[in-house]
Amino acid sequence: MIRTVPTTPIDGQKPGTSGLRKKVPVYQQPHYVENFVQSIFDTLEGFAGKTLIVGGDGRFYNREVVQKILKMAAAAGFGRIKVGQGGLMSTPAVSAVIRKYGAFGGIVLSASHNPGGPDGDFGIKYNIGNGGPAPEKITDAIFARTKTIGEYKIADVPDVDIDQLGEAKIGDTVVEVVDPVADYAELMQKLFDFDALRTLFKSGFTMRFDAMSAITGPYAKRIIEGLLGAAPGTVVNDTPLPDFGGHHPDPNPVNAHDLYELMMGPNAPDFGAASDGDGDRNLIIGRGIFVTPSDSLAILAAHADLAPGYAKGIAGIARSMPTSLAADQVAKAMGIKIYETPTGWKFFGNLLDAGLATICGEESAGTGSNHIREKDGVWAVLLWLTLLAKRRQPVIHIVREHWAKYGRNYYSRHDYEAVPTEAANGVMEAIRSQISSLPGQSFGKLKVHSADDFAYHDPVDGSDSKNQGLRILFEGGSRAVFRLSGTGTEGATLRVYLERYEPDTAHQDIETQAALVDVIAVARKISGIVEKTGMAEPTVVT
Ligand code: VG1
Ligand code: CO
Repeated sequence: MIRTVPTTPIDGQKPGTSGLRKKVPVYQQPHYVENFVQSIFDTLEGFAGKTLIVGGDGRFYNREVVQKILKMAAAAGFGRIKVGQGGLMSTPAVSAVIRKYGAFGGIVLSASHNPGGPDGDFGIKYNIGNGGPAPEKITDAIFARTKTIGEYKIADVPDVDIDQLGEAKIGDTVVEVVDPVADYAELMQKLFDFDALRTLFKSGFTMRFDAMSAITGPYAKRIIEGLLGAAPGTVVNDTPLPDFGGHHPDPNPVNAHDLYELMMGPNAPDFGAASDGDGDRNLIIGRGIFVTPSDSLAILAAHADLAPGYAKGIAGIARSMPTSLAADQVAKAMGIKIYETPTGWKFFGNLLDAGLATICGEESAGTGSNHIREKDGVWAVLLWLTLLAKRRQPVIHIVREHWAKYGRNYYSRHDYEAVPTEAANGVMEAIRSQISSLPGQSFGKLKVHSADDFAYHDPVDGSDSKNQGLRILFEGGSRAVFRLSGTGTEGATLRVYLERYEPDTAHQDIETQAALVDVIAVARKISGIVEKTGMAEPTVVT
């Protein structure tokens, strides 16, 4: 019943920042999925008879790949596979379910914030037993295996019915179709005071949650409208669609423009939020104010102890290097440690496992905590609601008060998308070649304090990750950071992260791009980005 299929290595199956992401037609090539999945299993040891969790964000090709994985995981010898009904499960829910049932690991099918559909993106990511993305040691080994693979094993059985809850068998392996929301909702009720949040909504508090036709719809609907009693219609675009209804499921003010317009207009509810394709990102927006993810991280860290799950306080905060220094101010005031890691949630896993950090975040709209090992969009919304339930003040008031206390870190990311790889490398090389001579140099009002090619030494397992982004730090707390994206599927994406620190409340109300104008000019000058890419302006500014 198990078929062994000969195959040959396929080029380019190198996992990036978060799994292997490619265009759907690439994934649809013969053996493409099978080669990668078998390479994952070949890299792992000791899973015979153990449990594997499988779920995806419902994007195009999700159902087909789920069937392949069920048959291959059974052939590989897993004892039980828990798969979300319809093949659906958000990234944070997969992490929660792995942890709750002590599973060996999980496979998440998603390209997260990248668009879906027949010409969109697809992705496969392996998560380990702590619930988090596999660390580089494992993803490197998987990639190495894709280069030597000669065969894969698959059970020769009809497709499993993944739409009905319940158990079926493939050989000796039990395939259990589970409710993708239940375990996650249970965990949220342990972390947050649902009575207090219900009281908030009962008092007339209004909200819009835009699920962008992606995976968080069922979660937000059941938790926010169902358990918390928010008015029906609070959650919009709540049905996961294979092409996300044409939405680009990256929750930033540009892509979530309907929500943004609503929140800036006269009919804005008290609070707005959105999530991405696979449910691990969050956008937080108040009436008349977009909260940058970096500020959101700092504000949530400062108030986490309002939620029962963090009542004892937090041990430390971790942020990715390009994320603004706002959280550092909070950590300093709280007398706890701040950790600066490379981009990607996998670098937080060890810090969380070791109890060094409790709250983590990234500038790309990712916030989370030690409750799981992924960032978690709905969790961030519930923590914001906790804060709003306690304070009963508008979001804008809370944010302004935070700036007054800690200073404001003006922050923006400029993305240059679909740049020819050579041009993008040229920009990085140009900066790298100057980097050691930059300290001490002045550019207009800005004087370079230090500059380096960011490298991370993991304090827990001692591993080193090099070349994680070029950063230029100016005196007074401004920064410019440059990196190449590791999640794109078309050419290269150059990310330029820009920041300025402003402690004076009299200067905390400037429009963001205007506030950053000097840093933007220096970043362009040093990188030569306009000349080298031929792009006068970035493709996306968030
Ligand atoms: C981007 C973000 C990074 C995030 C990653 C995965 O990576 O910058 O902060 O962890 O996406 O998020 P990159 O390499 O393109 O800059 V998700 O929600 O796409 O899993
Ligand atoms: Co995501």
